[in-house]
Amino acid sequence: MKVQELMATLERKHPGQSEYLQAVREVLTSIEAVYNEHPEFEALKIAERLVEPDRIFTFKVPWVDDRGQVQLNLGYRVQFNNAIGPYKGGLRFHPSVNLSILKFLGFEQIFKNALTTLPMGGAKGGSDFNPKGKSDGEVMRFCQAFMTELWRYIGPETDVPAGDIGVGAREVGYLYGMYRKLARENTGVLTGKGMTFGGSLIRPEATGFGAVYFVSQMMQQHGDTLAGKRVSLSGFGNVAWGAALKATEVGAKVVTLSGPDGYIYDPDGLNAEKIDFMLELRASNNDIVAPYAERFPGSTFVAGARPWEVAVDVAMPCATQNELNGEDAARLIANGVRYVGEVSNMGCTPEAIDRFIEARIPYGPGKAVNAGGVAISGLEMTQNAMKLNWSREEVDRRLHEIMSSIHASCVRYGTEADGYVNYMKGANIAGFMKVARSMVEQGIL
Ligand code: 2IT
Repeated sequence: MKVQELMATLERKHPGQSEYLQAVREVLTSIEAVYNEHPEFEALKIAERLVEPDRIFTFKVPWVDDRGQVQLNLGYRVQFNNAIGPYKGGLRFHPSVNLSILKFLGFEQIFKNALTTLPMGGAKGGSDFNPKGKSDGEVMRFCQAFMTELWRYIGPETDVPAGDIGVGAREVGYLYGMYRKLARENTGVLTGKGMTFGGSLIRPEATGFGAVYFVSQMMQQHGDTLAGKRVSLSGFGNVAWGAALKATEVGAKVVTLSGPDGYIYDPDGLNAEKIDFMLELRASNNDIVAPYAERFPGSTFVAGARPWEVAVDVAMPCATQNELNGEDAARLIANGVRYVGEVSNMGCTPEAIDRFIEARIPYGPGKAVNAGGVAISGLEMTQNAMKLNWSREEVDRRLHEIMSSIHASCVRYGTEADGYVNYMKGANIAGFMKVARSMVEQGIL
């Protein structure tokens, strides 16, 4: 396999799908050398088969808003690869959603899910619907209309959706309700469900908790610890919230968070009261952060900027793809950053990653760092299949084990000659090898 040739073909076939092409290029570049040591991969065209989704469903979603007006959105499900388990991955509701973004997310999900050690394939879906500013009734009607189309393509052993940006407990509840009504079965086909109908404890916090466990392991690997360190987070959705809770609990000082309006710098660090304030702000269907600075003197709001200009020990992007670019990385490095844990999917641009790796700064890629979310989704599936619920302690213990196992895989496959752990390379190779072996053994499909 030659990355340049394969990429040239993909660019011709899928012009303009920049996020998808970016995600594929990163993985192929990481695995090229290992891949070419395995003639059976080349003979079976594993790379060519892996980079194209198995199938994509697109559908229209008409619904009626509170004023009685008909609204129309687009819905998608990308079923990317199910070699090691049922298709699994979130649904994103955001105005930016398009096929390029869902294909990049579905592709990343294959390797992430493989890393969790659980049997889950890769998928992603969503809509260009924007839940921000919509009433509960509007969100419910949209979710019901969306599921009216999607339900035929999913099932507990075929494809198990969950949340992502814009899809939280409320949306999963409405989506699951409609699925249950149409399919007439309670098989728990979505994950991230409420606790009264099959949800798992710790699922809401899992992505952020897992990310902090992973970053702690990265630091431990380098004889270091999170306690007392300054950490910058971006965003303040479900993921950043979980990360802020756990990082604060282990004694780190979380000094930033952000929204579409700008970022907050709080030199004293977040605490329980401040986190609760942000939760209330978010519950009012708002993702702006400026009111934090009015409420907590000593903190400042910086309009229209991202938190990467603040000097920290650990940077953890938690918002969305390509939110940290080459210039941001250079700034972080100049300001003394020592670890980067990417929590958002593809949060760093290729230029940013290159800079971190060149500077020999341990950089954990999203597919490893944020895998705790889908891992607990996998445990939710297990609990649903067994028709029982595990305790908080049990789920948290398993989350710890899974994150440690992912960290160990990254070290095993990513340690370079000078001892630097290239976590991106390690995660990509470890995830790829599992899926590739399973494809080889199951024949040409
Ligand atoms: O990006 C992700 O891993 C998720 N949005 C969670 C997917 C899942 O199925 O829990």
